[in-house]
Amino acid sequence: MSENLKKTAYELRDYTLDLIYGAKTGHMGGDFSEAEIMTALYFGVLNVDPKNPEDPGRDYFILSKGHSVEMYYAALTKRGFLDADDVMNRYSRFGSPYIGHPNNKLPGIEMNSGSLGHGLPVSVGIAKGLQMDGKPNRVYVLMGDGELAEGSVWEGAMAAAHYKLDNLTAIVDRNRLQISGPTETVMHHDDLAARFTAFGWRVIVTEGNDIDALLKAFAEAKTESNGVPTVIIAETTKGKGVSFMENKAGWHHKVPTAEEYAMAKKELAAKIAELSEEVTA
Ligand SMILES: Cc1ncc(C[n+]2csc(CCOP(=O)(O)OP(=O)(O)O)c2C)c(N)n1
Ligand SMILES: [Mg+2]
Repeated sequence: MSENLKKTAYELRDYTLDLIYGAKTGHMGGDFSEAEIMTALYFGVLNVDPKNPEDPGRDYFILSKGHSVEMYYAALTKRGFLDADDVMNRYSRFGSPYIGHPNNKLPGIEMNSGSLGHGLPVSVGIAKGLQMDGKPNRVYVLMGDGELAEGSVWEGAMAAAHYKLDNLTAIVDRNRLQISGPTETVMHHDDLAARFTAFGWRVIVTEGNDIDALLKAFAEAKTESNGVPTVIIAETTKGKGVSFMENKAGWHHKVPTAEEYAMAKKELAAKIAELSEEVTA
């Protein structure tokens, strides 16, 4: 793909920052950590068509960590599912369909999410249905690492292996922080790869803020696994892309002040300019 996806990820961050600053609500940290994952999915992996969002041949994507919906809106607008200005003007305003968690009445959004722990079980159901119908569509679900403390995730993991759902790829945004602090102290997952392996999954561990590494991981996830579902553990940085937001639990759900907004805009603009030069060089 000729488009500079590294730059796209930063443009999506810039749009997301404006969304959150404009509406004075949102989840900056988790949005920014998933920017490259969402970019890789929407511009390099998913077989989806904004002109025909309900195409029966489409791949399914579910954002199980539904609180980071602002980056989802950014990807869906850039990919042509939603109107960028309309989302910008109405996100989280009274009566708007662009609510603070995914709304499946919007084109391109398959499932209402936000209550953590449900995306994988629903994805298992979709993948099982496609398998029963002998369909080639693939199912992708993005979860947070804090989200993995939900028991329903592991029921889903068990069922995916039991039903041999090799059409299912789960991605974990492994930023090591959740709402109130490090996953290490809230509910640790230090043996995460071994846990998924024990549940009967193929595990791919990759850099999660690196587009090339992600595209390679997604390509590998598509290779034949003889009935074994695949999880990509994407090692990310929460708040990635704005220096003072990186690795700070407080930025999970914080709105920047005018000064912080200006600093963040400046940092993102510098990065976008740097990546633009990389393309033309
Ligand atoms: C069932 C449920 N319990 C609690 C919450 C409140 N909550 C919202 S986000 C969040 C932390 C999620 O952390 P993580 O999954 O690591 O997401 P990320 O770091 O990518 O933002 C929590 C506990 C919720 N949305 N759903
Ligand atoms: Mg997390």
